[in-house]
Amino acid sequence: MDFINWIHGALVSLGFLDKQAKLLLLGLDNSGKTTLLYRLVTDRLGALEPTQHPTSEELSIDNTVCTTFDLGGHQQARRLWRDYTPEVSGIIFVVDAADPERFAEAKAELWALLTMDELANVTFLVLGNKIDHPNAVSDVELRSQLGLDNILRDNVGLFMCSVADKQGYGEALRWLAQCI
Ligand SMILES: Nc1nc2c(ncn2[C@@H]2O[C@H](COP(=O)(O)OP(=O)(O)O)[C@@H](O)[C@H]2O)c(=O)[nH]1
Ligand SMILES: [Mg+2]
Repeated sequence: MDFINWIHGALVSLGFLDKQAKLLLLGLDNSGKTTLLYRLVTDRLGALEPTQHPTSEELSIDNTVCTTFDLGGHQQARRLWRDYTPEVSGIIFVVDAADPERFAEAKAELWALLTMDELANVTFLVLGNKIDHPNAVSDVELRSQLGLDNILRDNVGLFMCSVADKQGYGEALRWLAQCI
């Protein structure tokens, strides 16, 4: 299914385009956020290229603004996204499922967000990206590594995908739209 037509349709049907919907694409550097953002551009004819900043990019589709931030060691970026949290509709947290050496770092960043009171009611879509890669771990393994095994919140979902191969994220985004 065409990603952006799908999310656009979902947002329309949910009445989101009357408002200002804001989706944050967060995660460590190299997890696949920019690739996902460019996928939104190339899947939709005529969309503008994302605005680029050193650790952040922004793309507007109608009234929906998608903003990426690289987390991890960037206090600057952290301050930036904190400014966004009051209006956030959903957070897409991208993890490189093929880079086990950085699972602990990704877990720390994810849980820093999950434990913020301001974000308690925000839906988190955790995307285990790069399942096309031979080193990619299973969803069971990634869930365990990220400490999501026994999470009691139903507004946190983990889905595996390959942005490069255009697989997995359609279902994931459908879930996100149902939640927000
Ligand atoms: N194998 C594989 N590589 C990917 C996938 N998505 C992104 N990448 C690669 O991962 C690297 C980092 O991606 P990028 O989007 O720049 O990550 P960002 O730092 O989170 O914005 C790039 O070399 C991408 O081509 C994927 O689904 N599979
Ligand atoms: Mg990037």
